[in-house]
Amino acid sequence: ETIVLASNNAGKVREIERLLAECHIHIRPQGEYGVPEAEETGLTFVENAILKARNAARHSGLPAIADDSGLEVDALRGAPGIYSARYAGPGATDEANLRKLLADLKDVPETERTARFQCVLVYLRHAEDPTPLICRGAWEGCILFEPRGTNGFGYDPIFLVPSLDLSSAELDPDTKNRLSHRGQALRRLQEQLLA
Ligand code: ITT
Repeated sequence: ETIVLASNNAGKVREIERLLAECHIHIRPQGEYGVPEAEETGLTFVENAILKARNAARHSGLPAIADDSGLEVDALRGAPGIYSARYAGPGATDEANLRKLLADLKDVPETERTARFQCVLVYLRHAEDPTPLICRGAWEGCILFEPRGTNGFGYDPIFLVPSLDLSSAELDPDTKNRLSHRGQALRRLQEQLLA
């Protein structure tokens, strides 16, 4: 059975397709069904993921998975958090968001640059599903002073994975999926979907 993926973010779509293909779960991006963009009016990752999944399920008539994710920086008391995609303003590019974050942290020393990526995945069997599956993952790291690497998307070039001394954009896709917030959440979702 096909599941619609409620995301317009090409980087996310690539990572999610790669992991779910391994266990033969078939997903199609919502663009293929003409799903209009949902308004992310929630105040938490869970709320926004449910809004996006419900919108996709409603417009496609299919079960839906949504990913709401973001970067929490301790020195900024958790910002940009749920606002990660629009940190530098509405419709901002990944590059603009990353540059704003580096500017905000320019006087913050290395030891105080701790951060984590958060991911919440929601699966709805249909638009009115009263008991969504909700799975999370978190990935601890530090914010670099300069971008490194060209893989991945979003804030990956400035997210240092301390155990490897590599930025997330220096990891190959399989290594990122093995460690990342999204990989963790996806493995938890797989277990529940296949249970
Ligand atoms: P959709 O809602 O269409 O899925 P979006 O980009 O608006 O796309 P979010 O609202 O969940 O998605 O915003 C998440 C932002 O957090 C995303 O734009 C990235 O900048 C950042 N982010 C999340 N996961 C990331 C990852 O694995 N690597 C780098 N940045 C990530």
